[in-house]
Amino acid sequence: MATARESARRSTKQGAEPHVGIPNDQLLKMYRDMVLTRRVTDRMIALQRQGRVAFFISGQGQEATQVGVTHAIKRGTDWVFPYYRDQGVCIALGMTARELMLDLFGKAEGPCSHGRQMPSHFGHAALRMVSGSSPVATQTLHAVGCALAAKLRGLPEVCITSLGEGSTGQGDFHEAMNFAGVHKLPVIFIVENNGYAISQPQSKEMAVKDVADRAAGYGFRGSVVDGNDIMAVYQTTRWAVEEARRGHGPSLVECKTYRIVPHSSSDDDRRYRTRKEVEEWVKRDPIDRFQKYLLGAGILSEETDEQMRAGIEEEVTDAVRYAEQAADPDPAEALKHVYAHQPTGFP
Ligand SMILES: Cc1ncc(C[n+]2csc(CCOP(=O)(O)OP(=O)(O)O)c2C)c(N)n1
Ligand SMILES: [Mg+2]
Repeated sequence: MATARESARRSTKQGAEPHVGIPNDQLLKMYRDMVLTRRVTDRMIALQRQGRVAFFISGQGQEATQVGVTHAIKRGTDWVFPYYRDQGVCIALGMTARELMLDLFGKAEGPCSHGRQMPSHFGHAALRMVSGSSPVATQTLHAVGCALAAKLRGLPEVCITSLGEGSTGQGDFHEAMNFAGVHKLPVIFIVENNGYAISQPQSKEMAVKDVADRAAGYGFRGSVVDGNDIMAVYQTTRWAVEEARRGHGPSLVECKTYRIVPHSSSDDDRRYRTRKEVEEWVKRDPIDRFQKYLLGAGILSEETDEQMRAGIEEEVTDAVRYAEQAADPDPAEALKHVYAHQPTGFP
Protein backbone atom coordinates (compact mmCIF):
# COMPACT_ATOMS: atom_id res chain seq x y z
CA MET A 1 0.00 0.00 0.00
CA ALA A 2 1.52 3.32 -1.04
CA THR A 3 1.57 6.19 1.45
CA ALA A 4 2.01 9.81 0.42
CA ARG A 5 5.36 10.00 2.17
CA GLU A 6 6.72 7.06 0.18
CA SER A 7 5.28 8.45 -3.04
CA ALA A 8 6.67 11.90 -2.24
CA ARG A 9 10.11 10.36 -1.65
CA ARG A 10 9.91 8.65 -5.00
CA SER A 11 8.75 11.81 -6.78
CA THR A 12 11.38 14.01 -5.11
CA LYS A 13 14.11 11.67 -6.32
CA GLN A 14 12.76 12.13 -9.82
CA GLY A 15 12.93 15.91 -9.36
CA ALA A 16 9.19 16.49 -8.91
CA GLU A 17 7.75 19.04 -6.49
CA PRO A 18 7.41 18.09 -2.80
CA HIS A 19 4.02 17.34 -1.20
CA VAL A 20 3.15 15.15 -4.20
CA GLY A 21 2.98 18.24 -6.42
CA ILE A 22 0.09 19.91 -4.61
CA PRO A 23 0.60 23.68 -4.19
CA ASN A 24 0.55 24.97 -0.60
CA ASP A 25 -2.68 26.93 -0.97
CA GLN A 26 -4.45 23.82 -2.20
CA LEU A 27 -3.03 21.76 0.71
CA LEU A 28 -4.49 24.34 3.09
CA LYS A 29 -7.84 24.24 1.30
CA MET A 30 -7.86 20.44 1.57
CA TYR A 31 -7.21 20.73 5.31
CA ARG A 32 -9.95 23.35 5.72
CA ASP A 33 -12.42 21.15 3.81
CA MET A 34 -11.64 18.25 6.17
CA VAL A 35 -12.07 20.35 9.32
CA LEU A 36 -15.28 21.94 8.01
CA THR A 37 -16.65 18.49 7.18
CA ARG A 38 -15.91 17.25 10.71
CA ARG A 39 -17.47 20.28 12.39
CA VAL A 40 -20.58 20.13 10.17
CA THR A 41 -21.06 16.45 10.97
CA ASP A 42 -20.36 16.99 14.70
CA ARG A 43 -23.19 19.51 14.71
CA MET A 44 -25.47 17.20 12.72
CA ILE A 45 -24.98 14.43 15.29
CA ALA A 46 -25.87 16.90 18.08
CA LEU A 47 -28.99 18.09 16.20
CA GLN A 48 -30.21 14.51 15.92
CA ARG A 49 -29.55 13.83 19.62
CA GLN A 50 -31.49 17.00 20.48
CA GLY A 51 -34.48 15.77 18.45
CA ARG A 52 -34.23 18.64 15.97
CA VAL A 53 -33.73 16.30 12.99
CA ALA A 54 -34.96 12.73 12.62
CA PHE A 55 -31.97 10.80 11.31
CA PHE A 56 -28.29 11.20 10.51
CA ILE A 57 -25.53 9.14 8.92
CA SER A 58 -21.95 10.35 9.29
CA GLY A 59 -18.72 9.95 7.36
CA GLN A 60 -16.50 10.81 10.36
CA GLY A 61 -13.10 9.16 10.01
CA GLN A 62 -13.36 9.00 6.20
CA GLU A 63 -12.61 12.68 5.48
CA ALA A 64 -9.13 12.11 3.98
CA THR A 65 -10.60 9.75 1.40
CA GLN A 66 -13.54 11.96 0.53
CA VAL A 67 -11.68 15.27 0.35
CA GLY A 68 -8.57 13.77 -1.31
CA VAL A 69 -10.59 12.15 -4.09
CA THR A 70 -12.62 15.29 -4.80
CA HIS A 71 -9.54 17.52 -5.03
CA ALA A 72 -8.13 15.16 -7.68
CA ILE A 73 -10.95 15.75 -10.18
CA LYS A 74 -11.71 18.73 -12.40
CA ARG A 75 -14.55 20.33 -10.50
CA GLY A 76 -17.26 21.72 -12.78
CA THR A 77 -16.22 19.40 -15.64
CA ASP A 78 -16.26 15.95 -14.06
CA TRP A 79 -19.40 14.23 -12.73
CA VAL A 80 -19.78 12.93 -9.19
CA PHE A 81 -22.08 10.09 -8.04
CA PRO A 82 -21.55 9.94 -4.27
CA TYR A 83 -22.99 7.77 -1.51
CA TYR A 84 -24.79 8.63 1.72
CA ARG A 85 -21.63 9.03 3.86
CA ASP A 86 -19.92 11.56 1.54
CA GLN A 87 -20.25 14.89 3.38
CA GLY A 88 -16.53 15.48 2.66
CA VAL A 89 -17.11 15.03 -1.08
CA CYS A 90 -19.94 17.58 -0.98
CA ILE A 91 -17.85 20.18 0.84
CA ALA A 92 -14.73 19.69 -1.27
CA LEU A 93 -16.88 19.95 -4.39
CA GLY A 94 -18.21 23.33 -3.27
CA MET A 95 -21.41 22.67 -1.31
CA THR A 96 -21.72 25.08 1.60
CA ALA A 97 -22.45 24.30 5.25
CA ARG A 98 -25.82 26.04 4.74
CA GLU A 99 -26.69 23.79 1.81
CA LEU A 100 -25.80 20.64 3.76
CA MET A 101 -27.91 21.80 6.72
CA LEU A 102 -30.85 22.66 4.41
CA ASP A 103 -30.66 19.09 3.12
CA LEU A 104 -30.55 17.66 6.66
CA PHE A 105 -33.61 19.67 7.72
CA GLY A 106 -35.44 18.67 4.49
CA LYS A 107 -36.09 22.29 3.50
CA ALA A 108 -37.49 23.60 0.19
CA GLU A 109 -34.27 25.47 -0.56
CA GLY A 110 -32.06 22.37 -0.10
CA PRO A 111 -30.13 21.74 -3.32
CA CYS A 112 -30.18 17.92 -3.19
CA SER A 113 -33.92 17.31 -3.64
CA HIS A 114 -35.68 20.41 -2.31
CA GLY A 115 -36.99 18.31 0.55
CA ARG A 116 -38.24 15.37 -1.55
CA GLN A 117 -35.68 12.70 -0.61
CA MET A 118 -34.31 11.62 2.73
CA PRO A 119 -31.23 13.66 3.70
CA SER A 120 -27.84 12.31 2.57
CA HIS A 121 -29.00 11.53 -0.98
CA PHE A 122 -26.54 14.16 -2.09
CA GLY A 123 -26.99 15.97 -5.39
CA HIS A 124 -26.23 19.44 -6.73
CA ALA A 125 -27.01 20.31 -10.35
CA ALA A 126 -24.60 23.26 -10.58
CA LEU A 127 -21.73 21.17 -9.17
CA ARG A 128 -22.44 18.18 -11.45
CA MET A 129 -23.22 15.95 -8.48
CA VAL A 130 -26.02 13.52 -9.28
CA SER A 131 -28.49 12.40 -6.61
CA GLY A 132 -28.80 8.65 -6.13
CA SER A 133 -31.31 6.10 -4.90
CA SER A 134 -31.34 4.35 -1.52
CA PRO A 135 -30.43 0.81 -2.67
CA VAL A 136 -26.66 0.69 -2.26
CA ALA A 137 -24.42 0.58 -5.39
CA THR A 138 -27.13 1.76 -7.82
CA GLN A 139 -25.12 4.97 -8.26
CA THR A 140 -22.33 2.97 -9.92
CA LEU A 141 -24.64 2.18 -12.84
CA HIS A 142 -25.66 5.82 -13.14
CA ALA A 143 -21.98 6.81 -13.27
CA VAL A 144 -21.25 4.25 -15.97
CA GLY A 145 -24.18 5.54 -18.07
CA CYS A 146 -22.89 9.08 -17.73
CA ALA A 147 -19.38 7.95 -18.71
CA LEU A 148 -20.78 6.22 -21.80
CA ALA A 149 -22.52 9.47 -22.77
CA ALA A 150 -19.25 11.42 -22.35
CA LYS A 151 -17.40 8.91 -24.50
CA LEU A 152 -20.05 8.85 -27.26
CA ARG A 153 -20.10 12.66 -27.35
CA GLY A 154 -16.30 12.89 -27.32
CA LEU A 155 -16.33 15.08 -24.18
CA PRO A 156 -13.26 15.18 -21.87
CA GLU A 157 -15.40 14.39 -18.80
CA VAL A 158 -14.66 11.78 -16.14
CA CYS A 159 -17.23 10.25 -13.79
CA ILE A 160 -16.41 9.43 -10.19
CA THR A 161 -18.60 7.21 -8.06
CA SER A 162 -18.10 6.10 -4.47
CA LEU A 163 -19.49 3.28 -2.37
CA GLY A 164 -18.71 1.25 0.72
CA GLU A 165 -16.84 -2.06 0.54
CA GLY A 166 -19.95 -4.00 1.64
CA SER A 167 -21.86 -2.59 -1.32
CA THR A 168 -19.36 -4.17 -3.72
CA GLY A 169 -21.22 -7.44 -3.14
CA GLN A 170 -24.26 -6.03 -4.97
CA GLY A 171 -25.00 -7.19 -8.54
CA ASP A 172 -25.28 -3.57 -9.69
CA PHE A 173 -21.63 -2.97 -8.86
CA HIS A 174 -20.46 -5.98 -10.90
CA GLU A 175 -22.65 -5.03 -13.88
CA ALA A 176 -21.28 -1.49 -13.72
CA MET A 177 -17.66 -2.76 -13.53
CA ASN A 178 -18.19 -5.17 -16.41
CA PHE A 179 -19.79 -2.60 -18.72
CA ALA A 180 -17.11 -0.01 -17.85
CA GLY A 181 -14.33 -2.50 -18.60
CA VAL A 182 -15.81 -3.73 -21.89
CA HIS A 183 -16.35 -0.19 -23.22
CA LYS A 184 -13.22 1.34 -21.60
CA LEU A 185 -15.27 4.13 -20.07
CA PRO A 186 -13.91 7.20 -18.24
CA VAL A 187 -15.20 6.19 -14.83
CA ILE A 188 -13.47 5.75 -11.45
CA PHE A 189 -14.92 3.53 -8.74
CA ILE A 190 -13.88 4.77 -5.30
CA VAL A 191 -14.37 2.14 -2.61
CA GLU A 192 -14.37 3.67 0.87
CA ASN A 193 -13.42 0.55 2.79
CA ASN A 194 -14.26 1.24 6.44
CA GLY A 195 -14.20 -2.44 7.43
CA TYR A 196 -17.92 -2.83 8.18
CA ALA A 197 -21.30 -2.98 6.46
CA ILE A 198 -23.34 -1.83 9.47
CA SER A 199 -22.53 -4.66 11.94
CA GLN A 200 -20.92 -7.08 9.45
CA PRO A 201 -17.11 -7.08 9.36
CA GLN A 202 -15.34 -7.36 6.01
CA SER A 203 -14.59 -11.06 6.58
CA LYS A 204 -18.36 -11.72 6.37
CA GLU A 205 -18.80 -9.54 3.29
CA MET A 206 -16.26 -11.08 0.89
CA ALA A 207 -13.64 -13.80 0.66
CA VAL A 208 -10.85 -11.51 -0.60
CA LYS A 209 -8.62 -9.19 1.43
CA ASP A 210 -8.61 -6.35 -1.07
CA VAL A 211 -11.66 -5.16 -3.02
CA ALA A 212 -9.15 -3.78 -5.55
CA ASP A 213 -8.46 -7.37 -6.69
CA ARG A 214 -11.94 -7.46 -8.20
CA ALA A 215 -10.97 -4.93 -10.91
CA ALA A 216 -8.71 -7.51 -12.61
CA GLY A 217 -11.79 -9.67 -13.25
CA TYR A 218 -13.19 -6.87 -15.40
CA GLY A 219 -9.97 -6.01 -17.22
CA PHE A 220 -8.85 -2.81 -15.56
CA ARG A 221 -6.65 -1.35 -12.83
CA GLY A 222 -7.32 -1.70 -9.11
CA SER A 223 -5.22 0.16 -6.50
CA VAL A 224 -5.12 -0.06 -2.72
CA VAL A 225 -4.33 3.14 -0.88
CA ASP A 226 -4.14 4.24 2.76
CA GLY A 227 -7.48 6.08 2.92
CA ASN A 228 -6.42 8.06 5.99
CA ASP A 229 -3.49 9.62 4.11
CA ILE A 230 -5.04 12.44 2.09
CA MET A 231 -2.05 12.98 -0.17
CA ALA A 232 -1.81 9.31 -1.08
CA VAL A 233 -5.53 9.30 -1.89
CA TYR A 234 -5.12 12.46 -3.98
CA GLN A 235 -2.13 11.12 -5.89
CA THR A 236 -3.66 7.75 -6.71
CA THR A 237 -7.00 9.24 -7.76
CA ARG A 238 -5.33 11.97 -9.79
CA TRP A 239 -3.46 9.40 -11.79
CA ALA A 240 -6.63 7.35 -12.35
CA VAL A 241 -8.50 10.47 -13.50
CA GLU A 242 -5.72 11.43 -15.93
CA GLU A 243 -5.68 7.90 -17.36
CA ALA A 244 -9.47 8.02 -17.85
CA ARG A 245 -9.27 11.41 -19.54
CA ARG A 246 -6.59 10.11 -21.92
CA GLY A 247 -9.02 7.40 -23.03
CA HIS A 248 -7.30 4.61 -21.07
CA GLY A 249 -10.50 3.43 -19.40
CA PRO A 250 -11.72 2.87 -15.85
CA SER A 251 -9.95 2.31 -12.52
CA LEU A 252 -10.96 1.14 -9.09
CA VAL A 253 -9.33 2.86 -6.10
CA GLU A 254 -9.80 1.15 -2.75
CA CYS A 255 -9.22 3.52 0.17
CA LYS A 256 -8.68 1.64 3.44
CA THR A 257 -10.20 3.71 6.22
CA TYR A 258 -12.54 3.45 9.23
CA ARG A 259 -15.72 5.12 10.42
CA ILE A 260 -15.09 6.26 13.98
CA VAL A 261 -18.82 6.69 14.74
CA PRO A 262 -21.76 4.26 14.61
CA HIS A 263 -23.25 3.41 11.19
CA SER A 264 -26.09 5.91 11.70
CA SER A 265 -28.03 7.62 14.46
CA SER A 266 -30.10 4.39 14.72
CA ASP A 267 -27.08 2.11 15.33
CA ASP A 268 -25.38 0.98 18.55
CA ASP A 269 -21.87 -0.06 17.46
CA ARG A 270 -20.97 -1.37 20.96
CA ARG A 271 -22.85 -4.52 19.96
CA TYR A 272 -20.39 -5.54 17.26
CA ARG A 273 -16.99 -3.86 17.85
CA THR A 274 -14.84 -3.15 20.89
CA ARG A 275 -14.16 0.35 22.26
CA LYS A 276 -10.45 -0.50 22.07
CA GLU A 277 -10.67 -1.04 18.33
CA VAL A 278 -12.43 2.30 17.82
CA GLU A 279 -9.92 4.09 20.10
CA GLU A 280 -7.00 2.69 18.08
CA TRP A 281 -8.46 4.20 14.93
CA VAL A 282 -9.25 7.51 16.64
CA LYS A 283 -5.51 7.73 17.35
CA ARG A 284 -5.00 7.56 13.57
CA ASP A 285 -7.55 10.31 12.88
CA PRO A 286 -6.90 11.56 9.32
CA ILE A 287 -7.44 15.21 10.26
CA ASP A 288 -4.93 15.16 13.16
CA ARG A 289 -2.51 13.37 10.89
CA PHE A 290 -2.74 15.97 8.12
CA GLN A 291 -2.59 18.81 10.66
CA LYS A 292 0.69 17.39 12.05
CA TYR A 293 2.09 17.08 8.54
CA LEU A 294 1.23 20.66 7.59
CA LEU A 295 2.55 22.09 10.88
CA GLY A 296 5.76 20.07 10.53
CA ALA A 297 6.27 21.19 6.93
CA GLY A 298 5.74 24.86 7.93
CA ILE A 299 2.72 25.17 5.63
CA LEU A 300 0.32 25.77 8.53
CA SER A 301 0.98 27.74 11.74
CA GLU A 302 -0.80 27.25 15.07
CA GLU A 303 -2.17 30.77 14.74
CA THR A 304 -3.61 30.29 11.22
CA ASP A 305 -5.12 27.00 12.37
CA GLU A 306 -6.91 28.65 15.30
CA GLN A 307 -8.23 31.48 13.14
CA MET A 308 -9.43 29.05 10.51
CA ARG A 309 -11.22 26.90 13.10
CA ALA A 310 -12.90 29.96 14.66
CA GLY A 311 -14.21 30.96 11.21
CA ILE A 312 -15.55 27.44 10.69
CA GLU A 313 -17.44 27.53 14.02
CA GLU A 314 -19.20 30.73 12.92
CA GLU A 315 -19.99 29.25 9.51
CA VAL A 316 -21.54 26.13 11.02
CA THR A 317 -23.58 28.05 13.62
CA ASP A 318 -24.87 30.36 10.88
CA ALA A 319 -25.77 27.34 8.73
CA VAL A 320 -27.86 25.71 11.49
CA ARG A 321 -29.67 28.97 12.25
CA TYR A 322 -30.37 29.61 8.56
CA ALA A 323 -31.56 26.10 7.74
CA GLU A 324 -33.75 25.64 10.80
CA GLN A 325 -35.69 28.82 9.99
CA ALA A 326 -35.92 28.18 6.22
CA ALA A 327 -39.28 27.36 4.61
CA ASP A 328 -40.52 23.76 4.45
CA PRO A 329 -41.45 22.34 1.04
CA ASP A 330 -45.01 22.91 -0.16
CA PRO A 331 -46.88 19.55 0.07
CA ALA A 332 -48.78 20.52 -3.12
CA GLU A 333 -45.44 20.23 -4.98
CA ALA A 334 -44.57 16.73 -3.76
CA LEU A 335 -45.34 15.10 -7.12
CA LYS A 336 -43.72 17.78 -9.27
CA HIS A 337 -41.16 16.14 -11.62
CA VAL A 338 -42.57 12.67 -10.80
CA TYR A 339 -45.35 12.55 -13.44
CA ALA A 340 -45.63 14.50 -16.70
CA HIS A 341 -49.41 14.64 -16.13
CA GLN A 342 -50.83 14.69 -12.62
CA PRO A 343 -52.66 11.36 -12.01
CA THR A 344 -56.23 11.49 -10.80
CA GLY A 345 -56.99 10.87 -7.14
CA PHE A 346 -54.37 13.28 -5.79
CA PRO A 347 -55.32 16.60 -4.26
C1 LIG B 1 -29.58 -3.04 -1.84
C2 LIG B 1 -29.53 -2.61 -0.38
N1 LIG B 1 -29.40 -3.54 0.59
C3 LIG B 1 -29.34 -3.17 1.88
C4 LIG B 1 -29.44 -1.84 2.22
C5 LIG B 1 -29.35 -1.41 3.68
N2 LIG B 1 -28.03 -0.81 3.93
C6 LIG B 1 -27.85 0.51 3.95
S1 LIG B 1 -26.27 0.93 4.24
C7 LIG B 1 -25.78 -0.68 4.35
C8 LIG B 1 -24.36 -1.04 4.65
C9 LIG B 1 -23.45 -0.80 3.51
O1 LIG B 1 -22.12 -1.02 3.93
P1 LIG B 1 -20.90 -0.48 3.09
O2 LIG B 1 -21.18 -0.63 1.65
O3 LIG B 1 -19.66 -1.09 3.60
O4 LIG B 1 -20.92 1.09 3.37
P2 LIG B 1 -20.70 1.85 4.76
O5 LIG B 1 -22.09 2.11 5.30
O6 LIG B 1 -19.89 0.98 5.64
O7 LIG B 1 -20.02 3.12 4.43
C10 LIG B 1 -26.87 -1.53 4.16
C11 LIG B 1 -26.80 -3.00 4.23
C12 LIG B 1 -29.62 -0.88 1.16
N3 LIG B 1 -29.68 0.43 1.39
N4 LIG B 1 -29.63 -1.29 -0.12
MG1 LIG C 1 -18.30 -0.29 4.94
